[in-house]
Amino acid sequence: MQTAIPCSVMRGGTSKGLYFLASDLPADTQARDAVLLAAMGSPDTRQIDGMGGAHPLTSKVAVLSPSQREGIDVEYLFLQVVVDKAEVSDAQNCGNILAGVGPFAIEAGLVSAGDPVTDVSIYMVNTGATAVARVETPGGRVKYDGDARIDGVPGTAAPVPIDFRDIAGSSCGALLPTGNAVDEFDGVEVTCIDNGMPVVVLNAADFGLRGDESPAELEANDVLRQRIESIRLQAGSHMNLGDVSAKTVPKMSLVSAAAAGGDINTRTFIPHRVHEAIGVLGSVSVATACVLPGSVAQKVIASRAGDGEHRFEVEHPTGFFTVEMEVAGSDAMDTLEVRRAALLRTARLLMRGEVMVPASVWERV
Ligand code: NQM
Repeated sequence: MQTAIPCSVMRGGTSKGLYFLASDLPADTQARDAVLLAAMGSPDTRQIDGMGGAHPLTSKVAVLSPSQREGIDVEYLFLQVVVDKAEVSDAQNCGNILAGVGPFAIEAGLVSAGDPVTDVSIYMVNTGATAVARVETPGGRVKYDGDARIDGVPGTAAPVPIDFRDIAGSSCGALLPTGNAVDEFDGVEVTCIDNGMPVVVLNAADFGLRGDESPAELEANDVLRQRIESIRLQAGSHMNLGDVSAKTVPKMSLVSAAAAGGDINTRTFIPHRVHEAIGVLGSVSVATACVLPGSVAQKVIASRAGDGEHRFEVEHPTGFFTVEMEVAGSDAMDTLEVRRAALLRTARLLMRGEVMVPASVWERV
């Protein structure tokens, strides 16, 4: 016997996941997590008995509910279902899966569509920050096709521009959670920063890397992985994240000089696999490090941007990620403020229906 749970599968940016209404899942966290593990087929490196795609970027869940908050349409809880462990984590946010939240909220009837666009204001439960996503809805229906192209996704689709508010210190309590622009762990200089996502910025050259290695090459380098993890565990506790050994944050971004006409080049451990691109909020944190006086990122960028509106082109293994930011107080570390961060994603509804979980899992709920 199996239990059927209403669910949609969506691509959000360069990630893919299951989208649920909170009212369709158990209210109890442990019971909910058991259902999500079964739905994804975790723990199993291939996730063969579930919907997961055997990679952290395709083992993600969005849980949506209506919001009672002033000026907010919908609440979005992001859950990372760990591929090879029986773990579900709410310790991070996900800006890619966020791109599918507006369309799903409209499709699910949580938000009524305007014409020709609908602005969906989203409270991000994981971090308490808000985002506004603009969804194309000509004639009151979500439009998925269009001309927008994002690197890491083949073809084009309708644009979903997203504006972020109040994301500094989202998980760590401060933009610079250690109070410094640079810290040293295991003799390596790093910048610990949280502008939407806790990220440790490292200079690829300090690890004997060029910076343009492929994710597979980096993942195959055991010595590198151990060095990065050792720094991550130390940085995590200094970033007010506690013991991060079983957490998916902080992310570890190796930076180097731009190689393809962008502003900075990145390779990001998320934290044990290497991202095929870069996370949305992860790239906002890296771009912010680029305007932080004295940061590790500033040492590799060609020219330092000051106050005002900027477009940062963050290079990653499959192209560029463009972040628009309005910066103030960039002369000093303690006055730096990112007033606005905006970026472009696309999303697509891939399937809607019911995900089946063994009745034995649901009966334990
Ligand atoms: O940083 C992957 C992704 C992400 C997170 C990760 C993300 C973000 O690309 O906002 O989008 O860093 O685990 O989906």
